[in-house]
Amino acid sequence: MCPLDAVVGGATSYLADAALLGDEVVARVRIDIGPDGSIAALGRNAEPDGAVEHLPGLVVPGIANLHSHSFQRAMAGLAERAGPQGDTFWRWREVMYRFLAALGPEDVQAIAAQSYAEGLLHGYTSVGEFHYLHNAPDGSPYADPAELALRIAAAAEAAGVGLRLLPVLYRQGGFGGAPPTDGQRRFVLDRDAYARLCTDMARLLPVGVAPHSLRAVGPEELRFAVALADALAPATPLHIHLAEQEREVADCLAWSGARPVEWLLDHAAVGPRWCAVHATHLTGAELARLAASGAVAGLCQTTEANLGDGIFPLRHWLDHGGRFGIGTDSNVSASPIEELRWLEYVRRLERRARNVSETVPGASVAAGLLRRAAAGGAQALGRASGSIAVGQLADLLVLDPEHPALLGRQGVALLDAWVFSGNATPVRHVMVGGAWVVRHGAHLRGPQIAAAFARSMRRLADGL
Ligand code: NGQ
Ligand code: ZN
Repeated sequence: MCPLDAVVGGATSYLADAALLGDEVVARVRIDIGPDGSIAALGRNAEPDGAVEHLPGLVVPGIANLHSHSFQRAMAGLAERAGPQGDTFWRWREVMYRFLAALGPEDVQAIAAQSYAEGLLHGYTSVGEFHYLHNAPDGSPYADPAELALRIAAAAEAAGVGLRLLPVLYRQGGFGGAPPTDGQRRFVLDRDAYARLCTDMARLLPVGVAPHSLRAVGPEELRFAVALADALAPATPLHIHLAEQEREVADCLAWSGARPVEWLLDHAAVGPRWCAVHATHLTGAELARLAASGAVAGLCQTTEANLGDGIFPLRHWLDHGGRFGIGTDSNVSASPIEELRWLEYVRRLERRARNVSETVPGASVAAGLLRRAAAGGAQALGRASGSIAVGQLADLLVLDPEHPALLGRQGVALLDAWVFSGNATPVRHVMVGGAWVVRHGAHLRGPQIAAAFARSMRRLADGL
């Protein structure tokens, strides 16, 4: 039997030395997991029992990676040479378009599996794959138009990560219906093909609807996408890139007289099932309205830094009760800790102050960031996860308190040390939906996944 399947199908019980329940680190917690992979019962002050597996360490909720373009994992580092003066996001995007021209279906699968496995090792237990690579390099559909979506599904299955597939609607090259460029022809589907892809994939796995951006999807098509989401299921997640770059804001203003966030709020019933990815450039009024809608801000700090997007006003967002989750986006980092640490650090640098994302004296910044990111990510992916509670899926991480990063710390101080020290991960075991996928710091299918990735990377290097 494959080790990944070892605990699937039978109820299983564990005794954790400690577990994070809400914001509290509780000692000796018994966790009973039902056959559906969700937490069936929790017990405090549990006694050792021969029938339960002992989990030495601190059990914390796994974190959702709410925004990934997994193929970009394979181009990390390829756009880091100085360009002409004023090098920008838009030149990076040209490099990305050229890179993806060489990717075949096997590469898409191998790279995705590698990026998901790397994410699991660091604590991402689920992923929203914002999947826009639909067509063959010449822009024609594959014999099976769902070929690449199925490759993503196969990669998630092999890696054992919880997938929300977000097939992307991409129709135009810019605001006002500019035709797509050659670099964009792998992304473009007509409405019928897009609806078929979403409907077919939704029979196999959880799906969301993702109009790429207001640049790539016009008003009519946005309405169509929302109607399709409604037709798939009432709570179908809707994800969109929004207001990431200042040029995008200027182009949106020139096209419509409104800024992107403002335009979206005026033209769609934005609510809790929406994820506004980036939402970097916001006026105070836009921020207040977007936060009040209950939508999740999809913050991808390391990618936003890498691409020079700008700084999301996190402190104001939190003051307005805004929800957020985190995403690996271009996959320059596979670590939720790096995302959270830099979410906080960027605001410290900006404000010349410390402990910016918490305001309650004495509250743990790390615990707050982890709790919010896990809950916001779970909301954006529509996955019953993000906390350790009865009825939630058992997406769990076991942290090793003997790891040098955590030694000598106890209780919530373990979280402070995890987020704000070191770069070696203390994540020791990882469970997704009740099944172990990482044991003793190793992914159970790591060798096969790494071998396929290496084959693709070597082949792609020949073409660079
Ligand atoms: C993407 N990535 O879809 O991969 C985009 C670049 C675009 C980010 N925005 C392409 N980080 O926005 O047009
Ligand atoms: Zn993106």
